[in-house]
Amino acid sequence: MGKFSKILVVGSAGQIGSELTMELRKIYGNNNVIAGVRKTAPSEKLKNSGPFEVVDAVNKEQLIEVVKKHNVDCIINMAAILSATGEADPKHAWNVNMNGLINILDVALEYKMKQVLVPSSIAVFGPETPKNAPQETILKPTTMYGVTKVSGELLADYYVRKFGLDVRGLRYPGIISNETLPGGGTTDYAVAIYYEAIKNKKYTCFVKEDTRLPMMYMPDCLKATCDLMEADFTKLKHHSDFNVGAMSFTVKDMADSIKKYIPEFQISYEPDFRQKIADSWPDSVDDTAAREEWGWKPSYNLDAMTQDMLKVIGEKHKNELI
Ligand code: AKB
Repeated sequence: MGKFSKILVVGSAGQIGSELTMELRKIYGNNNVIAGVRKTAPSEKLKNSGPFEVVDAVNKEQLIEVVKKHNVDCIINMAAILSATGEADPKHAWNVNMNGLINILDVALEYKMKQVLVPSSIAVFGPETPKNAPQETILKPTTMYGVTKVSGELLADYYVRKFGLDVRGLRYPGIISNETLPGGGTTDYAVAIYYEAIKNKKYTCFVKEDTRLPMMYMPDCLKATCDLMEADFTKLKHHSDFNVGAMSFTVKDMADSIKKYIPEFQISYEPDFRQKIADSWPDSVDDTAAREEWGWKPSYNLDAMTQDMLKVIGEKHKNELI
């Protein structure tokens, strides 16, 4: 049993939200973790294992209603418009990412939440950031998603300083998973490559073969998130902007790793507008602060992840679930 009695996960239908909700239900009890969904219906697994509510963080009244109904004492905001989609409609990205966030922070203050978790991303970095991104560095992103993530970190830290609200967040790298597909991100290729390897034995990638980005497998992402939530607030020097590293590899490294298990796998490249976004991000991050302040330590490397991804997606394919 953890330190919260009712947790609301806003954005529960998404790539991280769906698995994080299930993980938190294991820790805090099924009935104590509310799956908040906006438009996308929750999966059967989410629906059948605990409460769910329609909640759009941009709609403050709706958010308050859900918080009051369930006596929520912790909100996790997993709803966001990601880097690629954000470029198609930057104002929509600002609205969802910033107005949703400030509503959550205000409601958390008003209803005396014990904690708010607001994820950030490697998208806070930009071309001027050193390629192994330090914790404290130049934050001049070139995407609207990145602009909202830098603003979000500053806003969240402001609520910590000004109001004493317990807000925490991590700069997620590209997250690779096999449960819910990511949507609208630049790092989505690192998930698609595994599905295509299983289904068609080939993949055409939208970034070049030497594109190198920081990545993390979902079990590590869940662990990082839950560990940060449980960390002692008084020991934290940082709050909403922890770098968390796990792996750093190129697309070619991924293809080579897949070929160890599927020798006939073929990869080709047709870079599009997402190449420029990927090029503006660092190769890896220095996560010393996360390691020192709350004991962060990843478990998976590329080959261990590839093996697991191919196994799980292979099973799904056999049962015609993809
Ligand atoms: C994206 O590619 O936009 C996201 C992210 C790195 O935050 N996956």
